[in-house]
Amino acid sequence: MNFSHVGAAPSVLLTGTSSDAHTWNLVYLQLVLEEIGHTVANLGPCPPDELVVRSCLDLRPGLVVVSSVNGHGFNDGLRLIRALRADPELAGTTVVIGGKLVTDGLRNVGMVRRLTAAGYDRVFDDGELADFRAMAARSPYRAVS
Ligand code: B12
Repeated sequence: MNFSHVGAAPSVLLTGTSSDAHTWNLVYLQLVLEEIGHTVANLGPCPPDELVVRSCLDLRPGLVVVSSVNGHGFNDGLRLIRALRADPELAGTTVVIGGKLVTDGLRNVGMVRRLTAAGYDRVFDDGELADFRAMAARSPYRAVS
C-alpha cells in the first residue's frame, strides 16, 4: 500500500486485482493521477476483493481505478465490481478499469459490454491513457462510455 493522502480522504482509490502481482502499472497510474492533482490511496498488487470493498467503505474515494495487466483482469474485474456494487453504499461510486485485461491483446467489445453491464463506469484499453487522464481530470468523475 502507498497512500499519498495525509489526514483527509483520498480523492482516488487505486488498486490491482486479486490475482495480479504486477506493480509498476500501479506506480505509473499513481504518478499520473497525482500529476493532475489527485491524492491517491494505492492498495498495491493482489488485494483480496474484500480489502478493496472495505477500503472503499472506509476511505470514500470519489473515483476507484482498477488496473490489471496479467491477462485475468476480465474475470477478476467482473468479480470485483459485483462485490463493490453489491454494497448499496458503493452503488453510486465511480469505478473504472483498464490495462491488459485479456490475453489476446485485442479490444473485445463483448468484454467491455459485460464489464460495464456489471457496473464499471468505463473500461479503458491498454493505450487509452490520454482519455483516462482527461476523465480523471474532470470533476465530478462521471465518465461517459
Ligand atoms: C515485469 C513483468 C512481470 C513481473 C512483475 C514484477 C512486479 N513486481 O511488477 C513478474 C515476473 C512477477 C511477472 C509475472 C507474470 N506476468 Co508479467 N510482465 C512483466 C513485464 C515484462 C513488464 C510489466 C511492467 O512493469 N510494465 C511497466 C508498466 C509501467 O507498464 P504496464 O504494466 O504495461 O502498464 C501500462 C498499461 O498496461 C496501462 N494500464 C495498466 N493498467 C491500466 C489501468 C487503466 C485505467 C488505464 C487507463 C491504463 C492502464 O498503463 C500503464 C502505463 O502505460 C510485462 C511485459 C511488458 N514488456 O510490458 C509482462 C506481462 C505484463 N506479464 C505477463 C504475464 C502473462 C505474466 C504471468 C502470468 C507469467 C506467468 N505465466 O507466470 C505472471 C503473472 C503473475 C501474477 N500473479 O500476476 C503478460 C500479460 C499478457 C496479457 N495480459 O495479455 C505480459 C504482457 C508479458 C507478455 N507479453 O506476455 N510479470
